[in-house]
Amino acid sequence: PIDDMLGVKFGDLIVVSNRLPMTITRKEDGNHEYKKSSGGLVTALTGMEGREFKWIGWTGMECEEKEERDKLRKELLEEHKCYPVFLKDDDADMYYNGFSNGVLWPLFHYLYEKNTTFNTEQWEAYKKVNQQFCDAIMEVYKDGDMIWVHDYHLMLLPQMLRKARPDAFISFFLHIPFPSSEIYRILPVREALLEGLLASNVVGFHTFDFARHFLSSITRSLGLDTTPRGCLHNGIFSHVHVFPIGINPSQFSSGFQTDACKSRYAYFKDKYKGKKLIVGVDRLDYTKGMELKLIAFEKFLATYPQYRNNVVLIQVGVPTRQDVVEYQSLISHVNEHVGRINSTYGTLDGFPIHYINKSVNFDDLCALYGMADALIVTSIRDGMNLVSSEFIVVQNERCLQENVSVEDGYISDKDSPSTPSNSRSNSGEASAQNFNVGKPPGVLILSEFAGAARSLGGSLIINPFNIIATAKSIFDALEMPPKERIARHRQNYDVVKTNTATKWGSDFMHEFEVACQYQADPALF
Ligand code: GDG
Repeated sequence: PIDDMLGVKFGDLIVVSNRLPMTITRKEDGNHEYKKSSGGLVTALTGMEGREFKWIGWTGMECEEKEERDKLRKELLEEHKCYPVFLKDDDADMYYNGFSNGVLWPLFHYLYEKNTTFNTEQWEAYKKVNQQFCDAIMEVYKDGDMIWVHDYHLMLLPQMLRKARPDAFISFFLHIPFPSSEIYRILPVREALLEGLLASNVVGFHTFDFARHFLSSITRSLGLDTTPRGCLHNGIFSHVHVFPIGINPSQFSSGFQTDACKSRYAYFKDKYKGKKLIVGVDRLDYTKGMELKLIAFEKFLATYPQYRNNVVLIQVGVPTRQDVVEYQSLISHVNEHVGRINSTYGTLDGFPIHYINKSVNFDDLCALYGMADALIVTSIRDGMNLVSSEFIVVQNERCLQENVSVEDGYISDKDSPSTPSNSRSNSGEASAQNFNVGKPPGVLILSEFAGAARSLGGSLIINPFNIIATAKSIFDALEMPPKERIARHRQNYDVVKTNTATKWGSDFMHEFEVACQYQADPALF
């Protein structure tokens, strides 16, 4: 380890994010219920294997009574190794719904016209809450601890931590895009946020472009010199690096192997027999381009009538940030599109879109990934997009289970068309001519505006704003011959199985350790 080599003794790793990885609800009897949250950050951090850390984050609910706070603190620590930050509802509303999700989120996803809600009250709340996080961290911090701050909710925190402990080891990772400096400069408090981040020893992004935009924003907004490696400011060198995030593949391959998932998979298979399936799984967020997806699917049905009764788009739209106005109107827009398309192209035998505005459980999620002939991601901007990786892993596992070789660049389905299937999920009732037996891997249709498009080159890359081309890509995906499906799948799977959440975590920590050593003794470098 670097600390042995160079003499720095590191303490514990403290991970800080806006929310803890669970949703906590207060039950009528006064006890609390803890449910794992879904979302990209939680998937990635809980997917990091072999690294212990203390997790500090907001509980998501106000706790006025000291007794309740003490009880929660104890339960979270003992059962989840988590440390809560308690916020008042009003502060949380202005910091979270207001500044973080009403101002930063749309702007960083290039939707500056939605960025009209900036006001001083929200900004003050953002500063206040960042300071509360700082105070909470200082309660557990010991010399040598490494503090890793996550995401746009906490961009002032590195500077506050630096002020509290000038010698602290501090890093930051942004899970969403960092926009072009032309967009970033719109932000009224652009200087303050950059100053906030530049107190970190490492600042990490998913892609090279995001890192580049960050560096040029520093030059343009703060007038500081930068190099491709980072920026020296107030005596701290912030090392800027690219760490494309990943998932824990075994979580999803074993997810597809459970009895519960298998039985759901068998059920869906029967339910959608004879149909091609396109799957979409997104938080119902305007950045995910759900409206564009539906319009492109409508165009597909209009252009390729032969598919009208033979294809279903299963779209999961997980409710999210419902206290923010923009999200409420999105729900009704999506409902409207689904209603129009289903009433136009539906028949008494069925509808082309099966849409639910709820989250699905993990078994169903894996079963859906496994069922899909294609998964479609139409984000108009996305930091990375983990759904894409999850789909690839589950498809790989399904092919293994169904004896479809994805190793050799050609299909070697051991179930010949004349032989009844011997695959585990088909107990002999179907032959390879039937749908889903010996089915080659599904195709990933992926927006070029998702960070994942930089690495998942085996996908059909689309510009979701080009409706006609996206409709054509849906057609191409469904028509794609097995050999090409396998070649594309292999290319993507190689990336996903190598760039895991664990690798992301250890690459980040390696750079962080080097940067801390640099801070402790720059002369060594
Ligand atoms: C942010 C960035 C970046 C979704 N629906 C259900 C469900 N999920 C899980 C998925 C996946 C996660 O939520 C979504 O991750 P994404 O990466 O696709 O998107 P964001 O939540 O926007 O994440 C993103 C990420 O941070 C990491 O840095 O990639 O760009 O925006 O894991 O599986 N899980 C279950 N049911 C659902 O209905 N169980």
